[in-house]
Amino acid sequence: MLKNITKLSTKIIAHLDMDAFFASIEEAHTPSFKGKPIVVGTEPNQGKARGVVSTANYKAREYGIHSALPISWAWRLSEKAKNQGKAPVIFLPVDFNLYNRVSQNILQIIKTYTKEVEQASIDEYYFDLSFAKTFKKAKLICSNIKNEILLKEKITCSVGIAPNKLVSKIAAGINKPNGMLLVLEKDIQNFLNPLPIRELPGIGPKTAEIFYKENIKTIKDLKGISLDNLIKKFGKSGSKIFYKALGIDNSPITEKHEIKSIGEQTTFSINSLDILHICDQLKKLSDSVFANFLESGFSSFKTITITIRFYDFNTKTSSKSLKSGITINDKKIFELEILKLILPFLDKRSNPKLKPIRLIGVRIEKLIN
Ligand code: TTP
Ligand code: MG
Repeated sequence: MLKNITKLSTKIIAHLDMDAFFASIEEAHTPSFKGKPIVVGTEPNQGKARGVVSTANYKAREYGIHSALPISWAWRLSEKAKNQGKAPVIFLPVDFNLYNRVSQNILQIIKTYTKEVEQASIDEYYFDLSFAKTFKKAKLICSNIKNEILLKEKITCSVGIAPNKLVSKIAAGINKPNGMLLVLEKDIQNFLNPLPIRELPGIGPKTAEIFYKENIKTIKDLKGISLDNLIKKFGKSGSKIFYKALGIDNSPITEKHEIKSIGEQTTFSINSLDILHICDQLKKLSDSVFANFLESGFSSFKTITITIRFYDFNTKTSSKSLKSGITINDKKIFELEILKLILPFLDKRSNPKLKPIRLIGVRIEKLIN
């Protein structure tokens, strides 16, 4: 059975992931930023703000700054670097519309090389190069794509080329930034074996912790666990982990979902359960998400999800799916639905201890053309 599955992979799949995407775009658009440490995210307000870093360019990563780090920490790391005589970080707000435009330009560039392209996130694309017949030719096509993106958008990316999506994605992350890595079918096991288990998509920090307790650290270690045992421990996802560890993945390139979701979140400057304050923040978020939806070119969406993070970082989400969908003319319905989702968290229905809230987020999913 396993042998058969392995033999099915005769495809050549590439995965392209832009390097430090938001920050690279800012660097490309303002020549004076070139070579300087850049962080895109919440405005740090002299280190007093409570949001997070969206991304840091590789220069700023040398200071220890990375995505999702509290912006106040990033500020402190920048101050520390400044005191050591290094360049201070340039902090910039998120310009989602600009990044979305560049993301679409890159999609168009890739589409001139191959018809089968899947946009997996704002800066990640899978594409099928099986028509090239050999990995050598596929590599040349990827070099041309990299060069064209650099020429037109002045930013770099990293590419992984492999017989399936899973291995191509892992390969793209290995030689970042500006990397390219090819993994042939015969080399998949040797490539995967020494990698830390966190490299496998789907193994997040919580799952990894469970494995670390059993001294399972690398993908090779993971392969020592039987399918039955993994299913016993993790149910359906245990079976997924088993096949991923072997580098087996037959998932197709799906062209449809160019954008999976549009969302935004905000961290309050003070934890709050004040209904007026929260509704005011919610209105700003819903305005912004709806504006991005209008700009995206989609005609409707079906699902709305809100995120609530309490002062103790406990995080809850709540969703509503509308069969008929919300169209570009339904902003009022959108606002009403969000309000209905959040209200239970402002009283004891979904917040029995009346914990103050530190962050709220709004996301729309199932976008339809
Ligand atoms: P990533 O591809 O994860 O990161 P990156 O492109 O900045 O850097 P890398 O070179 O490691 O690929 O994410 C793409 C963009 O998505 C990133 O530029 C900013 C945004 N993003 C967030 O807003 N928050 C996050 O926590 C992450 C991980 C990304
Ligand atoms: Mg990236």
